[in-house]
Amino acid sequence: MAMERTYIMAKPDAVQRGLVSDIIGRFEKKGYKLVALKLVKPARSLLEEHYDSLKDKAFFPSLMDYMTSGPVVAMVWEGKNVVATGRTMLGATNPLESAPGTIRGDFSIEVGRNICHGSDSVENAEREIKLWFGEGTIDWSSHSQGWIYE
Ligand code: DAT
Ligand code: MG
Repeated sequence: MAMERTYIMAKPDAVQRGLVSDIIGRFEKKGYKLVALKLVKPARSLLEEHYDSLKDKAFFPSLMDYMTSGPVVAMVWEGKNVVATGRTMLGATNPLESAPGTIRGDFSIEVGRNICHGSDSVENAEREIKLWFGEGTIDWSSHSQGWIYE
C-alpha cells in the first residue's frame, strides 16, 4: 500500500495553550503513525524557508513574529492519504471558516493564531520533512496496522 508522510506542527499558541495533546490525539486516534516528533524553538531563517512562498504577503512579518515567539512541536505522521486528510482534519486556514469538528474549528478563532500547520501537498510534505527533520524519521512497525488497514 502506498503510504504518504506529512509534516504537522503545533504552533507556539498551541504549545502555550496546552493543546499539543489534542492535536497529537486527533492524528493518533485516526490511525496515523507517528514517525518523528520534537520540541523546537525555530530560528527565523528556518521559518523564512518554511514559509518561502508567502514572503511577499503583507502578513509575512507578523507571521514570522508569531512563529518565532515560542517553541513549536514538529511532527511527521504517516498513513494512507495523510497529506490531504491531515489538511481536512486541520480545517480551513481561517478559523472563521473552519468547520466545527476540525482542529482549527474547535480550538481557534483568528487566522494569525490558528494553532497548527499541515503540509498542503505530497511534494511540499517531503520538502518540509527534509527542512525540519534533517536527521530523518523513525522506521517502525505498528502492531495496529492490521486493525487499521485491510
Ligand atoms: P495554511 O496554514 O492553511 O497552509 P497558508 O500556507 O496559506 O495557510 O498560510 C500560512 C499561515 O499564514 C497560515 O496558517 C496563517 C497565516 N496566514 C495566511 N493567510 C493569512 C492572512 N490573510 N492574514 C494573516 N495571516 C495569514
Ligand atoms: Mg500552507
